Amino acid sequence: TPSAPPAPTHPLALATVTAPPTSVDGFVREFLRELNFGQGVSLQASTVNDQYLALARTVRHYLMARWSETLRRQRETQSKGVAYLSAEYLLGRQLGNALLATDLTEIVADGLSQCGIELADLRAQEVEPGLGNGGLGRLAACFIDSLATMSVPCIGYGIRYEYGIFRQTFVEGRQVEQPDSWLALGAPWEFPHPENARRISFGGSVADHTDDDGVVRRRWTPAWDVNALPYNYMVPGYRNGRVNTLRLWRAQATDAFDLKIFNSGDYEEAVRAQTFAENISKVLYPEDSTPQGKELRLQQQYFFVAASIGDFIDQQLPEDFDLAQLPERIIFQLNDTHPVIGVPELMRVLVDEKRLEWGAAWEITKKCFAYTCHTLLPEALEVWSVDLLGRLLPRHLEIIYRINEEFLAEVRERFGDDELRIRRMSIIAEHPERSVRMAYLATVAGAKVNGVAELHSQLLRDKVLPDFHEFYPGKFTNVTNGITPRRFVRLANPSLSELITDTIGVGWLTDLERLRGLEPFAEDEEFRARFRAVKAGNKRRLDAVLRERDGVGVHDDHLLDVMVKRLHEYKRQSLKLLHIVTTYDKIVSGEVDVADVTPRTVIFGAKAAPGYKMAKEIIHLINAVGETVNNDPRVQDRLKVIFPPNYNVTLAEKVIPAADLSEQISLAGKEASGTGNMKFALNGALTIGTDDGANVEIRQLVGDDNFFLFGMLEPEVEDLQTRGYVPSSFYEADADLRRAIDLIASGAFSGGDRATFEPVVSNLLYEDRFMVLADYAAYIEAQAAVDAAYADTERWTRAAILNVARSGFFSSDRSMRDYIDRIWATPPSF
Ligand code: NTF
Repeated sequence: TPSAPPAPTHPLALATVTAPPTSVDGFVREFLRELNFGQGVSLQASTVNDQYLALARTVRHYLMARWSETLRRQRETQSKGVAYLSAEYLLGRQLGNALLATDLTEIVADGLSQCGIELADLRAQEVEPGLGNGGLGRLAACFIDSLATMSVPCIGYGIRYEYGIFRQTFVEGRQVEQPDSWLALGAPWEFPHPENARRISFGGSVADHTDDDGVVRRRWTPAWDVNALPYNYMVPGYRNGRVNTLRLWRAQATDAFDLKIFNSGDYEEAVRAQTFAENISKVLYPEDSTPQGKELRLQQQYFFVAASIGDFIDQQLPEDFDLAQLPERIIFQLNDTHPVIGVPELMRVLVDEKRLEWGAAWEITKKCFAYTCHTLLPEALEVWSVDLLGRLLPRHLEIIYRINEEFLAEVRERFGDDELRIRRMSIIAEHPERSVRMAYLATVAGAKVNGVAELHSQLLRDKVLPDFHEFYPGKFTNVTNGITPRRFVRLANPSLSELITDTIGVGWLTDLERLRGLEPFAEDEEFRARFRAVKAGNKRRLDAVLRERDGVGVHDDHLLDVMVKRLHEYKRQSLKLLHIVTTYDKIVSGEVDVADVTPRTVIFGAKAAPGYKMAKEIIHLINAVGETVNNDPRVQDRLKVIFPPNYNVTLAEKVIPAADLSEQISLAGKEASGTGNMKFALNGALTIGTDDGANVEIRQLVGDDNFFLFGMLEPEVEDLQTRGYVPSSFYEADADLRRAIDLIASGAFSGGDRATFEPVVSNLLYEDRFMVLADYAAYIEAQAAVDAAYADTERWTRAAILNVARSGFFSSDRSMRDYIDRIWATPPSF
């Protein structure tokens, strides 16, 4: 074989990439160069978008040296890393985080102001990549931030959706979805690498084939394929010189595909085929926690997982790598069931392509995957019909059947011919149609299975996968979720961050347990005053943001009561709504003197899946109640309901630091963890919440006195379910509840029209799957306790400070340490 040509060289070329000088002048020079030669405009003629794009690329230059050094060392050391497989990454804006990581904020602000530009205006220009629905996608973003900050090798793999989560607007109070064209004004953070495209195949058939080594193997002859183009994004660690990689795949039609059709002269058909292929990465499915089982979604899942596994094996490993060592080099973490098709894919690669024996391949595969479950709702556990899976991925279906056969043989060996058990545990379900249970496949293949909060992990073992827990007791573990304090404290709440650093010094941002040092200051009157000033400042900041954005403001002397999360019946936005209606009803009926009502502003933020009718009705009702309450002079502005449309990470960063009260009111046993709950506590809001998800751990840590607990416990929910839940009996027994529901039913919020909200009312009265009415009385009582506590300003501030001081556990750095210790065994690298 001819030897490779020598690498290009030149006396002026430096051996490694170097960063521009870290000085105001150095920055300005680099920025102007990007403006002139990257954007092709003079400073004088540049638009805000030109300036933003040039700034983003300039900041990239400062990260580039760290990135190439990280990649070089990883190639050299080949140390074990994580491949995080996730269909969603809800990243939020990149600029602020990149500036924070490189410690360039001041230099950049100075340099820009010398050019007559405000950094804040350029920040505001960035459109956040909304490549996720809610908690699951945001968790992935927090985790990759923490891994980079902790110097752990990680590649995040996912999909570069052309359209992320829809932009929500309201028309007459109803949700209307608009496409999120986040790429329209330019994508300065991404690095396309078309030369590393991979071909991903679908469909066709499988048959026996005698290979050149004389061995008969199964051979898949696919019917069609697409190209997967990688786009790389930097994931900078916080001031540690490390930059990990996020690699998102975009679908593109393959040439061969086009050519064949072009040769036949059918131009229109060729273009249609191209559109068909590129649909795969066109749009994020907007369902949160409720998969729809659509064919295109399975295509998306296989597309990104096959591209990622192939990329890892072919591009990240040395050429002579012994695949038996794969588990020493990588762990593929499955973010819920969305990437689970990766299990049969790795088997296919090892057996069909790399020609390993089935048994050897299975030994490797079992050690290379771990599975995180993020839900308890049975309807959220993904299942694919055998018919669909077999049509789209015939070889993978065969592999799944064989995995199942061998697994069930092991079960039989342990438990005998317990047919009921076999049927319960089979990866293949027979009813209502024959289908593949992806959570079971992940559990059988995964080295570890974890839930996302203590309660969730326990319910996962006891209720969702009890047979599997009995069969593999050591496999199950918990890792409680966390959030990155870089984005959600330091960037979102600069004034609190400054107060913290003033009080306990630096270091807490990467060692969040140090916040404990704030505890004694809860007793310090002067500190409490400063803490309150921070909160008040954040309320004014939010007021300005909302006035500019939506033309509504928040009073800074109101208790700011916030419920922001996806709209889902199990999260119970309607319970919050019933509290508002009850307060309103008591004011207008004269039962309470309006002067005695604690002034409150309630903020909702929530997107409903476009096809989720009841969720959309609830959105309409929230807006209608807000309209009525806000404009009723009898309320005298003491109760306000605002619902800014299009809640996203950018808005969260403004809302959460301003909040006094955090609403975490899901029916016990339904919210796997929640992560918003953690963000609020860390920013000094008190929680009103049920004994659910990570609320349980928040309450244990912050203390009962600093948390408003209410509602049934999970076993009580189960019990009521078994006894037979009759929501109308709660309606009949509780006069306040009756009045609130009757008021809605009467048309008071719909111009007298009783039909408008009839579906919501009858759903509550006759179905109420998530027992809103059963928890109503307890919730109203807990809200009264909130009012009483808020009246004592010093007591409230003390409790808020203790929430901050005791929430260090919820750093995603701690979550990552737990994953490393319990699941990954990937020590920090360099
Ligand atoms: C969500 N799950 C859960 O509903 C949240 O409680 C949890 O905080 C996040 O995951 C992150 O773990 C899902 O979105 C899904 F898809 F799994 F249902």
